[in-house]
Amino acid sequence: MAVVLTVAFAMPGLAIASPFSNLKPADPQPDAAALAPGLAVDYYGVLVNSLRELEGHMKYMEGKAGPPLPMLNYSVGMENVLTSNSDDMVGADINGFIHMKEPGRYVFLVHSNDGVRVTIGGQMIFEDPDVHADRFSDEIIVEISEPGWYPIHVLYFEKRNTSTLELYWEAPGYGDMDFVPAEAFSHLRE
Ligand SMILES: [Ca+2]
Repeated sequence: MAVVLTVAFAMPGLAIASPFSNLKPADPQPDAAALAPGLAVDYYGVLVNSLRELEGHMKYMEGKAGPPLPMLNYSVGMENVLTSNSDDMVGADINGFIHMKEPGRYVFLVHSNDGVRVTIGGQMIFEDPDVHADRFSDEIIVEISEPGWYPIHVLYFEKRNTSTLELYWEAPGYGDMDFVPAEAFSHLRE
């Protein structure tokens, strides 16, 4: 305990983010022929204040499949939310795979308005579950030893006014922090 305190006092103000290192790749890896570009999305027309409320509705509502999301790079002001036909009151259940082509350290940033939860390889790496204005996550550090396709699940909702859903990374083989590119997303063909 004394050692821990010493370290904490020695680095005042330094936020120590512990990396997520238990992400599980898809097993088996999806066959390339079974994959389509982008992430699949099901929409729910609901007025909610939290992901928890959205999940409550999802227990008895059918989602409506929308056009796949090529990337998560939506900062659209008052326009329609993601690929839905609505500019407000949208819940989105987003599923597919993200390709991490090299082992190593990935740094993610999530930008959201309103609530969002990001789960990769079965591990929740970020949640900001309530109504909020555009807000960035802290840096989210992921370490993997096994390259390949990892399942990704993003649960998201937009209540009203402006909406944003963006996912950035700084990844081995990709250079500086930027949107996770379209080539790194896929979903199973229907
Ligand atoms: Ca909003």
